[in-house]
Amino acid sequence: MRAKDNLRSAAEVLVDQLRIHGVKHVFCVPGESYLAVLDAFHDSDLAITVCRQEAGACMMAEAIGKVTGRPGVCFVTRGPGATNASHGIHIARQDSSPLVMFVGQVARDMREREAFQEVDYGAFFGSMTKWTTEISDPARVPEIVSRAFYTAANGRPGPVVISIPEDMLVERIAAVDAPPFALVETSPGPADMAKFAAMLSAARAPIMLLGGSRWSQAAADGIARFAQKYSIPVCTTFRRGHLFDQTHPCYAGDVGIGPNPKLIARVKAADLVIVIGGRLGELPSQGYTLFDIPRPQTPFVHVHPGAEELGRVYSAHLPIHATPTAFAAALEGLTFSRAPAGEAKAAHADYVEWTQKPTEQPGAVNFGAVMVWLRDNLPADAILCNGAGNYAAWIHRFFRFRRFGSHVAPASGSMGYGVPAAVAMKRLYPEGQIVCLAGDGDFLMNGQEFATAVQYDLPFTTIIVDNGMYGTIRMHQEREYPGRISATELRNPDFPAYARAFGGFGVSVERTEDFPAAFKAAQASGKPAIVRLAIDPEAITPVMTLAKIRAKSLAEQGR
Ligand SMILES: Cc1ncc(C[n+]2csc(CCOP(=O)(O)OP(=O)(O)O)c2C)c(N)n1
Ligand SMILES: [Mg+2]
Repeated sequence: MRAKDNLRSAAEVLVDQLRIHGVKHVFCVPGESYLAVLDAFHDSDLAITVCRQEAGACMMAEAIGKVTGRPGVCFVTRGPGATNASHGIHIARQDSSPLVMFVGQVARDMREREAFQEVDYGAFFGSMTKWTTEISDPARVPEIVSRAFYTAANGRPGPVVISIPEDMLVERIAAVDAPPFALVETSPGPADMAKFAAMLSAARAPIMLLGGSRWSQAAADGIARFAQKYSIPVCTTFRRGHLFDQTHPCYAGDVGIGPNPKLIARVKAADLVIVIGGRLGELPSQGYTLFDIPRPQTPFVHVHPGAEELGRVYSAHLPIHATPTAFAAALEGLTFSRAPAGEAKAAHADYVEWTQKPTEQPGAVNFGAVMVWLRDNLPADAILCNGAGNYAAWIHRFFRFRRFGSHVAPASGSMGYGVPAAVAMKRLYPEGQIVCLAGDGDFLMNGQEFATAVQYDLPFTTIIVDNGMYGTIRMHQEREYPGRISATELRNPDFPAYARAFGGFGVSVERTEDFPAAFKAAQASGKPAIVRLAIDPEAITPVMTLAKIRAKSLAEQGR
């Protein structure tokens, strides 16, 4: 409770700073290490979501950062709380998402004795964060929280971890609040844009690859207008399909896992590659095989908001230090000595051909047909959330994202993300249509957050693609060690009964044609829902069966 001495506890000052920096949502698992903050929440208008495991809380905050571009915030306790949460910290790192995590810490006079649950967070989080610090002087709460928001959100965004000793939090102080932090748009200079225009004028087959963070709907629209004007094909990179309207006539496809071979050929044949926002990491670069390192064989423009990322892997012919949003704005009105003209029409035709119809699959439920149904029936602003597993291949291939922020999924390939992300999206957009997609393995990594969905009355539908195995790893096993199944089989619970036990709605689908009615029933229930799809384990990718992969590797191994 706030006292009348005109002083505030450090915890109250901290919560006031969050409000000043525009925070609306906080995700947490409570701990006795930060009771004073929990008490300050009591008097605040922050929307608090109490979670069942810190990884879920941290992923929820990361998802908020991903779609808003402003740091998501979570609070966890020391030791086991912080180590659980590290899963979400790693996602924020690899996905370049702004995140600020507060960790309750042992009292200052016990530091370095390995007191109860004490961890050295600087050492533990190491290179995963942009900054890890501890507030030992309560008077510095406004300064350090302000720096945390600037650091997490600007340049290449990422996670910041702040440990808050419990005795520091209860000290009463006369602190001056910080002003709200600013998002800093780094804009390209006129010389950069002139060089860019000259390179584009000289190109016959330019291509754009979009990725990373610091995007907005305005940026996506700006790139779309520019691409259309000059007929430039645009691809998105792994898990960034929502950066461009995939129904747009310039959309060329997804450069990720299992890409369209024609698209890869097109990227390789391009005479100007324009990478905007992304790092072109291992997955989109097809295992660093698309472009030579350090100097790409093709004229290469790299636009990135983090100065330290330019030249880190690729020594671009034109590195541009700019946010995608500022770069897209600078494209407006750009003039050329010779108007560029790309091959967008052919590229989009290849994309449509590759994704239009579901492939034939063994088993009575064709997940491709389910994705096509969702594509045809969900509104453009529906948000799809998922984690990692082979099932995601069907999402990337058959769904068509149209709006910025409509796909919330980890580029870091982390399992267990879909349910927490869907909880966060439904908290952020109570009227929004949110669909979570999960593998059977994937779902149970953070399936406990289904209870959070029930607790906060968050009606979203989770589609569980149940093939009774850690399918991705089984696929790799069949390729490398054919026929030798090891530690990849799963015996699953009755998922619809799981949903009902938590207070949600559950249904199982055994045939493709039953999916629409089941999905509609889940939506009509008004509850968090699970639609479980019975998938034939043989249907391991949209084009391969396990038997085919095994036979191929046995043949290659001469057995
Ligand atoms: C947190 C985490 N642990 C382990 C992995 C390694 N991994 C990648 S995919 C996968 C299996 C996914 O299984 P499931 O969710 O059932 O999807 P499926 O591949 O069967 O479609 C595993 C274990 C990972 N990516 N993330
Ligand atoms: Mg599975």
